[in-house]
Amino acid sequence: MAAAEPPEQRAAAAAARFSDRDRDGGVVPVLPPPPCRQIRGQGLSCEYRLLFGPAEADGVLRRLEREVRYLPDERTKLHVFGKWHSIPRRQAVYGDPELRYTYSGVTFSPEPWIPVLDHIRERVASVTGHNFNFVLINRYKDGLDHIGEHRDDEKELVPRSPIASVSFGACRDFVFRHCESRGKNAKRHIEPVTLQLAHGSLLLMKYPTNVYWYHSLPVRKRVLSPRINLTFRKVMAIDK
Ligand SMILES: O=C(O)CCC(=O)C(=O)O
Ligand SMILES: [Mn+2]
Repeated sequence: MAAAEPPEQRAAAAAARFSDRDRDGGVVPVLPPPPCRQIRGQGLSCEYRLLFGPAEADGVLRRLEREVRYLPDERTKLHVFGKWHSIPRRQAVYGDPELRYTYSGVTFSPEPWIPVLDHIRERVASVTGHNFNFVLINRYKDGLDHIGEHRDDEKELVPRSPIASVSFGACRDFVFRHCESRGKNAKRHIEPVTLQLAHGSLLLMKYPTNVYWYHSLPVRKRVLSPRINLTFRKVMAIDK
């Protein structure tokens, strides 16, 4: 029988399997991808995983709270049935400089990337294999802040590209509802799918999820602490 491998040798072999060289030739660990849960339904195709451990997620949340600059309330008001309404959350947009993005009828020019957002964006890319050029950030001060049912189907999005939704802070319910199963005159009965999006988590929404399923973050009165959500998107540069 072969002698058991000493633990240091085992650790070194494992590190070599998951390591790479940085720009100066030093060895940097490349982490094995964290385990992921598949969320599937009729036209629903998502992956959910923890992207940051609790201590790292705490640090990222603190940096987001210090460094993200939110748009003033007047810039994010929505025009519904002839009246302007403040949205029940704060919003910020960051991304590559040439991009423009229209969300709920309002066009945004992104702020340039900042290091904490690059850090999250790089982690998302290393785990998903996708590079994103734009992020919409929503800050919910407590469980009264929310977002209503909608699909992420803006015309500026690269067709069939996934959306990577990263959450920090309070764990909140996130509800998917099939487009044919909404309202009193629903054509079909398809059960909604509710997920709990935890601190440091990544929900990757893949095509065709946003064609068939609406999503929302409902009010949860018992939630007393803030949550920050970042949806990384691939936006097309539109020639003017
Ligand atoms: O906060 C969330 O989890 C969802 C945000 C969202 O749906 C959006 O920004 O389009
Ligand atoms: Mn959305």
